[in-house]
Amino acid sequence: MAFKTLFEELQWRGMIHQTTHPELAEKLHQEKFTLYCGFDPTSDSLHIGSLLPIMGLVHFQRWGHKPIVLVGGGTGLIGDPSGKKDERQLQSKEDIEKNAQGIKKQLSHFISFEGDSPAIMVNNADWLCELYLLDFLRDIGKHFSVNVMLTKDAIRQRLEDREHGISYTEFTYCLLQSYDYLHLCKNFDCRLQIGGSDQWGNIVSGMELTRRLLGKETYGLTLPLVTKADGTKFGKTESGNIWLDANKTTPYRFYQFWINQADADTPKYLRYFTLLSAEEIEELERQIQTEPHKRAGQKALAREITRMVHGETALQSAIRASEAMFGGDLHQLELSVLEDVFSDVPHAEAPINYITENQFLLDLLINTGILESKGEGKRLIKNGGLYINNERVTEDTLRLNENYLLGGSLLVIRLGKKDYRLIQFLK
Ligand code: 485
Repeated sequence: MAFKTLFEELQWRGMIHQTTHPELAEKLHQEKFTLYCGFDPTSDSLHIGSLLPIMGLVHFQRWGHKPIVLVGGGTGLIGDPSGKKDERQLQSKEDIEKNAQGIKKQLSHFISFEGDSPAIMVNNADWLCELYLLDFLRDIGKHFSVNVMLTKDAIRQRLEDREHGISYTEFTYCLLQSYDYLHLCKNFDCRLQIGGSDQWGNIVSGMELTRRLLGKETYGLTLPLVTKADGTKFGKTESGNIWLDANKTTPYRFYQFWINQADADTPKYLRYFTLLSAEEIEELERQIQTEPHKRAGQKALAREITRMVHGETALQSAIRASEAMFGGDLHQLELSVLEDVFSDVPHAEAPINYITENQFLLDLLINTGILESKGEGKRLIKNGGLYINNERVTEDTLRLNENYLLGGSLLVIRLGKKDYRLIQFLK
């Protein structure tokens, strides 16, 4: 099934939550749009919560529309109250500026800034920081009814919750985002804004302002909130957000996050987050149904997204690292990857003399507390249940030497099928 229109594809992928006009589908088919999506630089990296709107922009661009990626260097100084229970802590101008540089770089991996219908990137600090308060209140503020603003979800929730409330600063946020839409419509003929479902109120306010001041009709489209079948929050793990920055979430952890998705969620995520064709995805969906133990869907999901976010080399290294946990070759892995893969495994430390003086493996394992006695070690070896760096130990008289060292300082011990221990040698 090749799709006839962008809208048909977005619908099949489940990526449309709401649109402001029923005729938007037809309009997008007839003309090429300039559209935008905004990202506030509240941290120095995007996390996978932003991935769906990014994929939205990617699809629009593939169908020949022109994306504007807006980095909120100005709005980030204020903080969007949409969907937030608490007033935010203001961040320093330096931090917002630094964060903006970081997320700009990330966004440019996904969207093409050359070729046909090249995207452009803008920073709303360029126009918001120049505004004069009195002009803004007279020219823009007059078009906003406080009465209407008080009925919008983002504000209403904070008014009902008197304990948390909302400051005048955050209350103004919607006017700034609306001003952006006006600015982009005026200067780039931008006529569509997309965002997550929490952005509905801001998008509609901007359309209204643009209609009043420019007499132009603009559109809005929101994408759904990504949910999980078991009701827990998508994109969070015990250790926090899944970031797109390799320094905050390593490619191996990132890959593992996707590999571990439930069967019930994987079809949806394949549609949302990969550019695989409908045929390929439907085939994977069949495989999830008929042979779930093979995890073909999860593997494809993890492969496609990790490649898109971190590139082919990092993907291959993440796959090798994942295989290491299932008995793969450990000598191929770099020290940093080994440390990452085995970071959850119990660690022991030992002096390097065990290696330089060719001591017995069994002595090392007893002295590090991994084994209780020589007898236990001998039994384990006899039953084929002791591994050093994923290779089975066959002699209970095995002596160590430096060829066993991984990354120059580590030894990976496995007891039985899955019980891993890491020994780190200190010089
Ligand atoms: O003109 C604009 C200025 C800023 C923004 C949008 C248009 C950012 C927007 N107010 C916002 O807060 N977005 C969130 C962010 O930046 O983290 C998230 C939304 C999410 C999705 C994503 O950005 O919560 O729904 O739109 C891209």
